[in-house]
Amino acid sequence: MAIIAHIDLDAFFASCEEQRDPDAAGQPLVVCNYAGRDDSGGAVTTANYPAREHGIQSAMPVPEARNIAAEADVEFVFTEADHDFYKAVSERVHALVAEMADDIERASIDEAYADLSDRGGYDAAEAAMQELKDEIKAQEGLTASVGIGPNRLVAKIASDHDKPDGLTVVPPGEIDGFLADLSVEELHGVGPKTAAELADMGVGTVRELREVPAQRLVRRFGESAGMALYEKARGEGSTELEEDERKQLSRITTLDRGTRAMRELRPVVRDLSGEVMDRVERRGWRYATVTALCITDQHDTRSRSRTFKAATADRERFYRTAEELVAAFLDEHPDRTLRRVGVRAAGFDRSGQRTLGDF
Ligand code: TTP
Ligand code: MG
Repeated sequence: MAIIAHIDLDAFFASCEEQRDPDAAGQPLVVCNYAGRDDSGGAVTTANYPAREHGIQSAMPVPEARNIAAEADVEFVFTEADHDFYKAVSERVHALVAEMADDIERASIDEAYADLSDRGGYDAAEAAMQELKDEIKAQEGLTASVGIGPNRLVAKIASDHDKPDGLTVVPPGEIDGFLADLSVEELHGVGPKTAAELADMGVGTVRELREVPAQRLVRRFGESAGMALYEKARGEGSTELEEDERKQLSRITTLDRGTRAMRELRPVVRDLSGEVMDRVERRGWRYATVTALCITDQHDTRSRSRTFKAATADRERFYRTAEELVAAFLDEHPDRTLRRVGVRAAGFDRSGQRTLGDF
């Protein structure tokens, strides 16, 4: 059974600006794409949550947002979007997501899907996503909202359910209850036009949508859109993530406590190595490069790598190399303890690659 997560950063551009200018945090903040010669035209890209309370939202014309701000009894900050800055933050966050999951799909600058099926259950998937949220907060100062469910549709709706800083888990047995009271517009992919037509049919909530027979939806919306509505109402959706050309496979974990004792680190490195090797094997690949990722108590990430002359599938060799690399790092840094540790395989020989159908 698939377990899919959807991760979406909260008020992304605005949160980036708050990181850069802590004085702005807490104040209503509006990030704009200005048009023309001055900053009176253009559109709002996003606003932080305090500004949203006043009704400011994405895509609103700047003059309208300025009017709202002028009439409010608090001071607003307006700032121009700095897309290069957001892109750099986005890259780093997507890299953190990639460390947590096998298969990921970048859905936009601030959202990603992750396949957590191999975690073996919803509790483990939830723990992994809490760890990811904590890490995004620690590294970038940003909050993310995460939804977990059996497919993309449910995960996406769940991530939106408890924004900001949410973590909503909807296992298969809870889908019906979770969706029932939502308005049809909250079903991802149902736009205002479809919602208006449904309202015409007396359908406002997902519960009401479920009562409409498939044939009636097909008659009204056509075969494909009608069936899509029928399935969405029941929380059915795809589990496929867009193929991502992996150049490396890694897994990192947070240690129970900071340590530099190999006696404690060895079993952790062995477990992580086993997980990464499972993933390499599943794809039918061989690896040439082993990397140990050492994140110290001072939050800096150091990596040490070794590359073999020929790619190999040897699990034991991967583990032993990773362990040696961690030990070597600690030898070189006698004053550091590790807070997180990880391993990474790279330099893949894909000649034995299995096709998708073999998975
Ligand atoms: P969203 O994830 O839709 O919005 P958000 O992250 O600002 O807020 P939320 O907490 O609801 O997720 O979009 C991500 C970024 O994309 C957003 O910060 C700014 C940009 N964006 C635009 O430039 N124009 C738009 O119309 C929208 C919707 C987003
Ligand atoms: Mg967002």
